[in-house]
Amino acid sequence: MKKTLVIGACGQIGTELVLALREKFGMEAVVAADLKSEPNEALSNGPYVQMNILEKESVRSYIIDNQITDVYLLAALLSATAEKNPDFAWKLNMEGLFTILDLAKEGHLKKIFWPSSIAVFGPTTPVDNTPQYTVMEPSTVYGISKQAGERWCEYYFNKYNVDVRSIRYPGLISYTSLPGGGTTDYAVDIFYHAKKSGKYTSFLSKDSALPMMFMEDAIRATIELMEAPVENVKIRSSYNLAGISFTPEQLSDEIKKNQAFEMSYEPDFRQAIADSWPNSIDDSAAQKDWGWKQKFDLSSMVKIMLDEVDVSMMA
Ligand code: NAD
Ligand code: AKB
Repeated sequence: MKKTLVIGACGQIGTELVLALREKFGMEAVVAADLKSEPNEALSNGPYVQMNILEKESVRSYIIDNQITDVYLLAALLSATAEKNPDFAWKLNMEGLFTILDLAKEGHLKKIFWPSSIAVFGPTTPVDNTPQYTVMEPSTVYGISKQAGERWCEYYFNKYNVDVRSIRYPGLISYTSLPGGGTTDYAVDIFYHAKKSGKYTSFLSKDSALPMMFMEDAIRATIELMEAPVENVKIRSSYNLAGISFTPEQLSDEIKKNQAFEMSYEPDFRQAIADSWPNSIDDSAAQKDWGWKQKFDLSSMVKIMLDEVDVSMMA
């Protein structure tokens, strides 16, 4: 019987992923796990366990004793936070992955999902319509950890037949829980400020184009990839997903179509990270291999975000 564990479940992706998996496979079949002692409210409708992915032996015991079959490993430090603590970012982003890959290698797990990022690309990568296979020289500790992780996932698949699947997510935009310290977070923060005060100061410059994606599309992509027949999953490093590419100025213009809004720009250290990432992504491999098709565009995403964000969640 399939029993799923989502590690890092209280974060931006995990909260919505757990809800979607519980809807599909049933409440009791999906356990949420996070460092936090209590789940956030959205996750309190099903099983929850406090877990530190860095405590290898207790993670191993939990997975073996509870006959977990599938793991989604989401716990990580994101790009901006990782730059402030590179040693710990490397430790957290890599050690947990080995713990889970080794459990699958030993036959304790059937399937793993591990997220990569557009951060695997770097300043020498072609920036427009970035191909699936291209130059990858990431310049952030986060990007280096994601690229190394991709290499290890592919290695464990080739060498030990571990069924590990991965997506290079673009910046994700959602309203259920707040983002956790990335370079693309401006594209979420902006909606809270637009709704609260009609003003926002972007920490990226007005012409910094980046690939982004509405969370509903990202969750659907994740579940579609995990449910795809094994023979359709031809890439075991990580799949490009295109999402929607726009600049802060284009996002601001789209918000202005819906309400009065003023945007200003004060780029900080995150600008250099954004400058090293692609403007847009080619996801033809995901389309071809497992039938990926995106649903949301900039205009539909902006309308939903302005309707749904709850300003009482602002820090
Ligand atoms: P997040 O920061 O919102 O959530 C991470 C969660 O992991 C948090 O709830 C945190 O408490 C938990 N966590 C941290 N350390 C832990 C530990 N030691 N043990 C257990 N749990 C721990 O992150 P997210 O945005 O949900 O991202 C999830 C994954 O997706 C990450 O690997 C990230 O790199 C990747 N990703 C995210 C985006 C995005 O835009 N959100 C884009 C590309 C890739
Ligand atoms: C970040 O900005 O760090 C993340 C990502 C694109 O991986 N949102």
